[in-house]
Amino acid sequence: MPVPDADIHPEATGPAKALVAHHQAEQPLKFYAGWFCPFVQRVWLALEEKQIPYQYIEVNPYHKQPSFLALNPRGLVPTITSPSPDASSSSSARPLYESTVILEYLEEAYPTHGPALLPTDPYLRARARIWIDYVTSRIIPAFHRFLQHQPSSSDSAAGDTARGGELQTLREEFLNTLKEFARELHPQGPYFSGQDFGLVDVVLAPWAIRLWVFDEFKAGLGIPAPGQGGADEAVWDRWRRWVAAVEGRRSVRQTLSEREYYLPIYQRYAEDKAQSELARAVRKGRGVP
Ligand SMILES: N[C@@H](CCC(=O)N[C@@H](CS)C(=O)NCC(=O)O)C(=O)O
Repeated sequence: MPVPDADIHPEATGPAKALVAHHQAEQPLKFYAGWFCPFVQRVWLALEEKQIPYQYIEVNPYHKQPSFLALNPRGLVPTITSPSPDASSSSSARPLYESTVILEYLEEAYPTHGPALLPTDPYLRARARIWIDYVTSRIIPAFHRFLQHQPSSSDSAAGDTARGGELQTLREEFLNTLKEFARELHPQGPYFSGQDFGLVDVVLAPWAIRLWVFDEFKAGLGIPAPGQGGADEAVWDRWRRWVAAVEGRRSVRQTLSEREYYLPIYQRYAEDKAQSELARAVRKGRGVP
């Protein structure tokens, strides 16, 4: 039986629609994507930043088609197939999945497609990987715990579901993960490592540009307005500058659809009705699947 999430808009809209249209021609690298998916957007950003030729193929991962499950047994987007180096090989389409694995693969498999999104210095590469892991293992689960929270009777008793009780605790926990990240940003920036956009920026950007969901569904995100951050003003100022740089990045804007089409998807998360693997994992207190 199809899950309710299967009812998503079938294609990209807005700027992303134009980008999809430009990437319909047959290419050795095939990108199985869902326009709405932040994990997909990670890979899409890297493909665009590095100008790697790709063929965009829209997949609804909530309809698990056998042909797609043959490429990715979990049936998740993003998935790519890359050409075999042996052109005579019968199994020429080699599948890969998991956004961060694909990102590392693109760095290694397309070394002449600049810019490099990981530093060359081994220490700085390792440090970038620590913060890539932090985004996936800390920030995204905290984002979803906050988004999927449902008011309990104790929240209602507090008479303040927006600023009291569990919701406020989850808001603060999420904000603390952002502050911890912001403290690691290059002092001038604007990006994580300085002037150059890199993989740490790539892995968080899709969630950074979806923070409006908390204004829409959870009575606000709660990042202090400029000048209002008190003892944390410097760190919030640095966070705001990072977000502004990411929001203005061409690849980020080009891979975005119109907000109205994201709304029903995030509404299901906000009402904790989403049936995606991620939604269910968060409900069970686990991390990103
Ligand atoms: N860990 C995966 C997560 C990918 C993922 O959860 N993709 C979602 C769409 S945003 C999906 O395909 N969901 C289908 C499902 O949950 O059944 C990655 O980093 O690529």
